[in-house]
Amino acid sequence: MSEPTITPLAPREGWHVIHLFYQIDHTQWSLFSDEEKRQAKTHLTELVQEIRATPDTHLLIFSVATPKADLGCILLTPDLHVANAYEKQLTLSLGAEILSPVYSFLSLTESSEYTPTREQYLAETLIGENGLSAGTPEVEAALKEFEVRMAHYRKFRLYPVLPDWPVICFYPMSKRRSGNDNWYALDFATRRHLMAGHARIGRTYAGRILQLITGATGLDEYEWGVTLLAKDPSDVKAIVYEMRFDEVSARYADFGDFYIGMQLPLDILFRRLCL
Ligand code: 76R
Repeated sequence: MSEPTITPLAPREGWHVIHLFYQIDHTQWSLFSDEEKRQAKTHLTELVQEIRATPDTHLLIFSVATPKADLGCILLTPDLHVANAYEKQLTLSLGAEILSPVYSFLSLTESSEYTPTREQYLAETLIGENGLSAGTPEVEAALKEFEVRMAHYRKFRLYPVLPDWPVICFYPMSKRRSGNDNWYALDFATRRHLMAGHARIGRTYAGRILQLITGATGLDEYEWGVTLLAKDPSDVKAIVYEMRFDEVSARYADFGDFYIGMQLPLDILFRRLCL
C-alpha cells in the first residue's frame, strides 16, 4: 500500500496512532441513490478490510455515543506515510463531503520511562516491601516471573493488539506546568514514586479496563492520548473518578474533551449511523 518511491517514516520503536472522529453530513448522504449508498458502504468496508490486512496495522471503528461525533476510528500502523494515506482514504471513503473530521489526535505508542528495572523490583518490592532475602529460590522465581511479565508488558505498550471490548473512551491529557504544580520541574525519583501510586490504582482495574497510553508531545496539542477499553461503561466512570483523587491526576493532569464510542460489526455500525 505504501508508495514504493517514498522512504518509510517508521519510528525507531513503536507505531503511529491516529484517532479520528467524524460527523456525517446526512443532507449530502440523502442526495445519493440507493445504489450509490450501497457502493459507498461497500467502499468503506473494503477499505477497512485492506487496512486490517496490512502488516502490523490495526483499525478500531466505532459509533460515538453523543453528537460530538458520529463515527470514530483508531488507526495503528508503523509508517507515518501509510497512516497518512489511510487517514485521507478513510475521510473520503463514503464520498466527498459525507465524513467531516471534527477531532483528530496523532500520537506514538511508547514504553514508559517509569517501568521498574529488575534491580528496582528486587530492592524495592521483593526485599523492601515483601521482606524477602536476595538469592533465595523464591526471589529467583519471582525475578524470572517479573522478567516474563515485563517483556509482555513492553511488547503490549509498543505493539498493542486491542481486544474487541465494546466500550471505547478516548481523551487527550497533558501534565500541568504551572506555578507549584509543574510536573516537569519534579525530579525523576519523585515522578517515579508518584507514577507508582497511579499504576497501583490502575492495576485494581485489571480485566475491566484496558489502557492504551500513547505519547503526543511535539505531535499534537496535548501530551498523551488516553484510550480506555471496557466491557461496562461504569468501569470507565469509576476509574477516571478514582484517578482524580490520585496526586498524579489531582494535581498534575489537564484533560481535553472525552469521546465515548462502541465498537460494532460494520453492518450494524452502518445501520446505527443511519447510513
Ligand atoms: O502501564 C502500566 O501498567 C505501568 C504503569 C503505568 C504507567 C507508566 C500505568 C498504569 N499508567 C502509566 C502511564 Mn496510566 N492511565 C492514565 C489515565 O484520567 C486520568 O486521571 C488519567 C488517565 C488512566 C485512566 C490510566 C489508567 N498513564 C500513564 C501516563 C504517561 C505518564 C508519563 O509518562 O508521564 C498517562 C498520561 C496515564 C494516564 N494506568 C495504569 C491506568 C491503568 C488502568 C493502569 C494499570 C494498567 C495495568 O497494569 O493493567
